[in-house]
Amino acid sequence: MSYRNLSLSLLGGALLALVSNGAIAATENLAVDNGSVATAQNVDPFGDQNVINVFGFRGSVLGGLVVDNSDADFYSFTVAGNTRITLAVNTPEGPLFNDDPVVALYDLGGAQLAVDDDGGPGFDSFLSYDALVAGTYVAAVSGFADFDFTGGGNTDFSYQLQITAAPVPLPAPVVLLGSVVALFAVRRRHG
Ligand SMILES: [Ca+2]
Ligand SMILES: [Ca+2]
Ligand SMILES: [Ca+2]
Repeated sequence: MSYRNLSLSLLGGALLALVSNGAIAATENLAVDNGSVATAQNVDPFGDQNVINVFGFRGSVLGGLVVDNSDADFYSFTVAGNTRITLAVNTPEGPLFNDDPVVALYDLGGAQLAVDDDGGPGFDSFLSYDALVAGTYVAAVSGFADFDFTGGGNTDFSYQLQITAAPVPLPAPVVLLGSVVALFAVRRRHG
């Protein structure tokens, strides 16, 4: 793993930054330990598309000068209340190269709110979580089978973590109630 993976990751980052105008692109800071909720790398703010693309990796590069093997990577970001957060981890090389990420969402107190292994294409990860309370949340990326995100797992890879924030859709009964109220208002105006 290494030179090739890192350059793939950086190239991917550059390409994505070009095509997704308005989305924020961030890169894992490998000089700082981001291995826990408390030491998460902050990647705020969201761009005008409410998307943050983070490029990171697990592995060794530059002859072992940079080592982030079997480590969990934590990234913090802030959302408004009633926000649907999605976390997607994409690996450029995929299952053929044993790229098998896992992803989780934590609150600042360290509680795991959601976790996923293979919800995306191949062995890639995807999860969705409705954050009712405004505040700072933390996304974590690790390798299968590090489901408590303390490090370990048997797979290293470069990855793109895409964090999105969108309003939680209204449940059907509320939408229906809204239509009834609107209809009533129209009828009153005409009556
Ligand atoms: Ca890392
Ligand atoms: Ca790390
Ligand atoms: Ca997986």
